[in-house]
Amino acid sequence: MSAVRDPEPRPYRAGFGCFVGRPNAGKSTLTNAIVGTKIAITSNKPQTTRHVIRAVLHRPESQLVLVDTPGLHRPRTLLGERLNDLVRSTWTEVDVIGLCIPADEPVGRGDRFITGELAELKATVLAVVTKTDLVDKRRLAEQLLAVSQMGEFAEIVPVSAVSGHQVDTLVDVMTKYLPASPQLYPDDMLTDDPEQVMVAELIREAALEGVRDELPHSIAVVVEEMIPEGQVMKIYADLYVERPSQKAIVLGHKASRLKEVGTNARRQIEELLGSRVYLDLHVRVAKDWQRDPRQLRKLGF
Ligand SMILES: Nc1nc2c(ncn2[C@@H]2O[C@H](COP(=O)(O)OP(=O)(O)OP(=O)(O)O)[C@@H](O)[C@H]2O)c(=O)[nH]1
Ligand SMILES: [Mg+2]
Repeated sequence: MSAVRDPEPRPYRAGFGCFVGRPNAGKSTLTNAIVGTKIAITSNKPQTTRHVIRAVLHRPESQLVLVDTPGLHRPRTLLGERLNDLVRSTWTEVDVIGLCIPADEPVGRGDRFITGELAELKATVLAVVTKTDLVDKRRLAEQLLAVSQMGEFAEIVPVSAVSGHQVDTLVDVMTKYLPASPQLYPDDMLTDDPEQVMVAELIREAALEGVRDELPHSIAVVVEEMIPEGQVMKIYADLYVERPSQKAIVLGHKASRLKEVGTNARRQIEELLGSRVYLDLHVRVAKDWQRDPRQLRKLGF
């Protein structure tokens, strides 16, 4: 057997890709599935992601930097406007964009609107039909057709972040549209998110579990201090809500809910940091912070 030599070795490719789409489309779950590590928090509540997260996928011949952004939506608060601005500014900085449309929900006005906006950009635009594990073959075929009729996409890729179906294919497709470029991030770097931000996010994810209505949107978390003490990391964090009535809900009867949130978050943080954690969690009211520019700045937006 003789080895076949590649006459022209393929160039190393590196660049940025991002997922966009309405809230809850599965963007963050897909980002985590692609890099194989939990970098972005996820939940079944819309508008979970609130900042731009970069996750780096290293391969021998390429580096794909995935930028996970908040879901694009009709803003009702100053926070909402800020989040949409973040999304749109990301679009101008990436090489390839995956518009995520869930397989189990009809294509809607919002998807069409985003498709129109994406057409103006220089980036290659793909359609990604997410959550394929939730539908049967016939429904999936119908959805692929509906998506293809919505606009011009370089490719349409169905994928399931939960079953892993087609995740590698999606990476191959995205990589194809990256420019030839030297490596952008060091080999061992998975994200450029500061640890403190990731810890705050894990606390917020735990706090989102089981709350309803407007409360998920009203929750913000700030990690004030992380102090290593021997084998233990001591973490002091504040959980903000917008009204005293919400504080009561988050605390629960005799602070039982907060305790549960703390325990769940601590487990996740210990996994992230690889050390034992002591978590000191306080609930505070920052009145209507989503609409108040000064409070927003304080909370990091
Ligand atoms: N069955 C199934 N559920 C999924 C899949 N991907 C995401 N989900 C679920 O869909 C919900 C939303 O997922 P996220 O990844 O948080 O969605 P997102 O698009 O990042 O949402 P925002 O940050 O709010 O814009 C979560 O409950 C996920 O578990 C999938 O491939 N299959
Ligand atoms: Mg998200």
